[in-house]
Amino acid sequence: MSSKKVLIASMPWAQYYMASIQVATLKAFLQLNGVHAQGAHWFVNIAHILGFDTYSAIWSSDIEDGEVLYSYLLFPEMQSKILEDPSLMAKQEVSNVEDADQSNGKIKFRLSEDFFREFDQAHQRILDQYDWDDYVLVGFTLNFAQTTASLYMANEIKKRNPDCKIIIGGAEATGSLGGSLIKHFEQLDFACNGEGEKPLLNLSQAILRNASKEAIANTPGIISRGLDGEIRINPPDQLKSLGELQIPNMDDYFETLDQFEDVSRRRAQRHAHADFMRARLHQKRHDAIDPDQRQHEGATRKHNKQRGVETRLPDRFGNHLFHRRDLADWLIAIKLRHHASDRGG
Ligand code: B12
Repeated sequence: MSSKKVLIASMPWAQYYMASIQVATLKAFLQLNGVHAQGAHWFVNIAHILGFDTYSAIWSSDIEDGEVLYSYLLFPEMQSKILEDPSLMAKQEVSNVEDADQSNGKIKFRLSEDFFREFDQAHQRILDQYDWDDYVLVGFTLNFAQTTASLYMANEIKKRNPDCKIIIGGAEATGSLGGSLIKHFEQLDFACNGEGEKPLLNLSQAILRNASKEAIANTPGIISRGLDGEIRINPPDQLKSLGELQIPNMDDYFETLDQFEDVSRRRAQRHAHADFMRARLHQKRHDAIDPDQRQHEGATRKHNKQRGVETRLPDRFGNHLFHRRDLADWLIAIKLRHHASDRGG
């Protein structure tokens, strides 16, 4: 197996209490076929940095709120407009987390320059944990409201290793939508048209063996940009049977959560960081149960019965226990200890 690696990442605003099934299935399939693949649930890191309640409130209020945060980092020319946007200002005045249900789920934002500086630095610290010379390809899964976050992170990875190729895939990156994104954002090299297993495997293997640009552009299911800027969309390349799939590999999701248990043990540092971020957002502490949490759990149970997902409302001052059964019907308990130290417990 080559020492060069492929990373598949999921960015905010995916729900922090679930692993990304996209990352987990694609990673498992690449690994089965001999590619050194890793997953990155960076949305969990960011949720931890912002505070899990704040994170939930952002993604579930107006999806645009989440996109705005990354738009500020992605489009420097838009920064002053974003800071002065009257609609965002209005949300700051009329809303807060405590009465998020009455105020249509809006959260109290204070989008200051200081907040964005710290938000940016938090991402740089995540990226600092990797040796980017080892990575030949990074994939981002774009399902819902993950576009600006992924474009921003792709940009930052390119700054660290311009040779590392970037591919996007998922519901918001397939077909002509993916073509349009790679046409307008030069930090993107490829998009995936439809199911990702075979196209991502073939692309990874082609890049790892230094195949020609033309051979890479011929890869079925891959959307690419020609030298003339023309977008080429190859037809999807699907597995013949779901039986070819591995059991999804969610290890890195659980490893990310384990990091936070370590952090919660080092209470002093964690406190300092969480308080700083909270101060930047000017968000008050609150003890009310997040109404959005109930909604997600209802939606999850309703739409996802076949996967047997079960959740339990968190004890706001103690540990969270979320239970899910995976395909093999195993029961896994995840412990989130974030609230205890956030509230001085
Ligand atoms: C299950 C599901 C949910 C679950 C998610 C559970 C979970 N997190 O695992 C729940 C109920 C929570 C949910 C919530 C929502 N969902 Co939903 N959901 C789905 C559903 C039915 C299946 C998604 C899935 O798990 N597929 C299985 C995976 C393995 O397949 P996949 O995502 O297609 O990924 C494959 C390819 O796309 C590709 N791929 C994906 N990523 C990448 C990355 C790379 C690098 C590559 C190469 C390839 C690649 O390869 C993968 C494997 O073949 C889809 C509809 C559908 N049939 O796809 C809607 C869908 C994704 N949801 C949608 C929406 C709108 C929502 C909500 C906004 C609803 C709401 N109003 O609250 C929220 C958003 C939550 C959030 N913050 O992300 C839309 C998204 C529309 C869009 N982006 O344009 C979809 C497409 C439904 C629709 N047609 O409207 N959802």
